[in-house]
Amino acid sequence: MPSFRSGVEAYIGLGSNLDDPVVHVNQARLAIAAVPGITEIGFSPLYRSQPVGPQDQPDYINAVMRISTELEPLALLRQLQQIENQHGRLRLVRWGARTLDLDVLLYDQQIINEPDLIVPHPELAKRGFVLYPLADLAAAEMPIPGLGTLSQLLAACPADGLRKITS
Ligand code: PH2
Ligand code: MG
Ligand code: MG
Repeated sequence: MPSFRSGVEAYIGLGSNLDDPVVHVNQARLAIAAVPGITEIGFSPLYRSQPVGPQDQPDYINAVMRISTELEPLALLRQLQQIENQHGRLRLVRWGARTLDLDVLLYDQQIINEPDLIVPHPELAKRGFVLYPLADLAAAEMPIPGLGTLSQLLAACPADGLRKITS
């Protein structure tokens, strides 16, 4: 019997570079999957990446999670912010070090321009630490609304300093 799945697909970017980043990312994955109205569909390998932005901060651990969700975009964002806060996230420096960063990368092929939420994530096309884990989960031909296909974005984005962590 085919399984029934309601809701839309979305992709969440996870990042951490303080305390024990691998633990933060793995715990965040569990916390996201535990939110009512969210079902995990896939989780990329973890990647170690050099910091984009200020260089006087540790390397990041990054990953991407594919979910099905019944939550509207802003409700999803609020849930992710709650999880960030539970991980001691402080918003101090733009692009500075953080215990946990959870970004809505894509939401059901929608283009969203709200004061609190821009989707696709505005930096997505420039960031190897987002595009490469995304490619572990999604078809190369997946359209990124307004930007082209995933494979087109990958071709224009070097994987500089990005290393898959074997576990
Ligand atoms: N997040 C930032 C700033 N710079 N660099 C890497 N490598 N990975 C990140 O997740 C990251 C970053 C702010 O969101
Ligand atoms: Mg971010
Ligand atoms: Mg963020």
